[in-house]
Amino acid sequence: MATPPPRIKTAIRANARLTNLKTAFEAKYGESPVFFACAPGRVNLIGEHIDYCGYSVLPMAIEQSIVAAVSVNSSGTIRLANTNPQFKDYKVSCSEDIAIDRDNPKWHYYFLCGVKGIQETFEMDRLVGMSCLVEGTIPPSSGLSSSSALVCCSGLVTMEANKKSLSKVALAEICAKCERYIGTEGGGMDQSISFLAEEGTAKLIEFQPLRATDVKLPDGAVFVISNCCVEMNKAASSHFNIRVVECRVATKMLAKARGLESSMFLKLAQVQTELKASLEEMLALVDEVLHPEPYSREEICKVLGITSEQFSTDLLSANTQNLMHFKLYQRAKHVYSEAARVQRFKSVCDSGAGDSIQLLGELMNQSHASCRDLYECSCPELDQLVDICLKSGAVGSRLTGAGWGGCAVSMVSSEKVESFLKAVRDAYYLCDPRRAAMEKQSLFVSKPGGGAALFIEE
Ligand code: ADP
Ligand code: NG1
Repeated sequence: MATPPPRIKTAIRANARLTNLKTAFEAKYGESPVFFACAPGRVNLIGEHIDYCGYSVLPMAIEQSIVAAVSVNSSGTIRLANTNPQFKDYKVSCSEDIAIDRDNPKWHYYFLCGVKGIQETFEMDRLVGMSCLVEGTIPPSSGLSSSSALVCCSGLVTMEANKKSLSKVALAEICAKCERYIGTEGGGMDQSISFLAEEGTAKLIEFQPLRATDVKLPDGAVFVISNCCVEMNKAASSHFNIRVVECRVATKMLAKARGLESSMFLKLAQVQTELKASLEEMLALVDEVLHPEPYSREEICKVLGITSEQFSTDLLSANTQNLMHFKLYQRAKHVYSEAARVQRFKSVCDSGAGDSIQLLGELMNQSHASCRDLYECSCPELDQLVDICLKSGAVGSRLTGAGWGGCAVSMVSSEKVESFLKAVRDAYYLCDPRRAAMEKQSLFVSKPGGGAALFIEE
């Protein structure tokens, strides 16, 4: 795990994507790139919205990725450009402090998160100048981690350009931390799988300490990703951070109820560890301590014995300051039950039992129901798509990633894939011209891909 990301010496001309990017780079900057960096997106198979609560998740990297072509120079400037004209050019002086405007999360700020993370890690006064051309194939704001792939790619670019070296684990931790500069308080799943993925295997990602363990998916089933074609930008909305805050508050309420010093606990997993309880016991504790009606600020402050000002500064994020009601019971129920489903999913995969596919499918379906009903992070289009996937022959189907739009992941037995794809195409995509136009990049089979890497001309 102390290994750095691979530096692959390759003939760029033998790789169509890199060759095209090289040509575009030369046209843009009038010089050749000296290296390329690539970071993949991911699909989370199970374990949604629990990484920031301290619980393990089970994603795999996908083939779609962010790639950057880079030259290093003494211009004293970092220049950024994108092959997609929707993402405008940007430049920043290496002597300036890197400022990230979380009220206006433009693409270059995600890139600058990665730059800033590396700069801070090595306490570098001045970064080297570089020109970068970025190209991405991950559908943005669709739960496949396009934002983290961009941050991981830029972290890798900045490390290499400044002649530094870091392990994959260190890079994953740095990128998880620095992506929070954009404003979303994510848990680290996306950056971890982007660096730690290995072709052919899904991974159980555990936190503190960060570890990735191979999970052998059952033979005879494939995972299909389908995008409901509703985008949800997490940094430009408060949905995501509201859930993080609700979990944080639930943590404190549970800790307090069990006589623990609530100010010491921020994550639901920490309460479980401290109480040495099972997940079933934690679910019973939620039933005993929390009520299903939403909590007001006043009630929370009273129970925790804190002032409204302390509540705002210690528990709320910048974009949740106006939040008045908190569904603590439902969120904690989801988190503890989803954490248990991840454990079961992993044991079923490890067991290799004959009915594995059926069991995994059931866990995926339960996960979707919990995301939809308890965590309220789905949306009508995504629910409709999951429904269609199940009716089209999937054994299990669920939203993947943050939700409120974006993708579903379905498990389908290998012999049914073609009929499944056709049925979903007909029922969800072809009936709507906008969706039909997006169908090719929205509905595809995904195999576990490899992690982030550097490519250098051999
Ligand atoms: P996701 O669920 O894919 O991580 P987010 O809403 O968190 O989506 O982040 C999406 C943002 O990431 C986009 O609005 C854009 O700023 C940035 N992004 C994604 N893909 C690219 C790309 N190919 N080039 C530049 N920026 C990108
Ligand atoms: P996406 O779907 O990439 O926005 C987000 C978080 C993850 C995790 C999932 C939900 C970030 C960068 N990513 O992923 O850490 O919490 O939602 O499981 O915030």
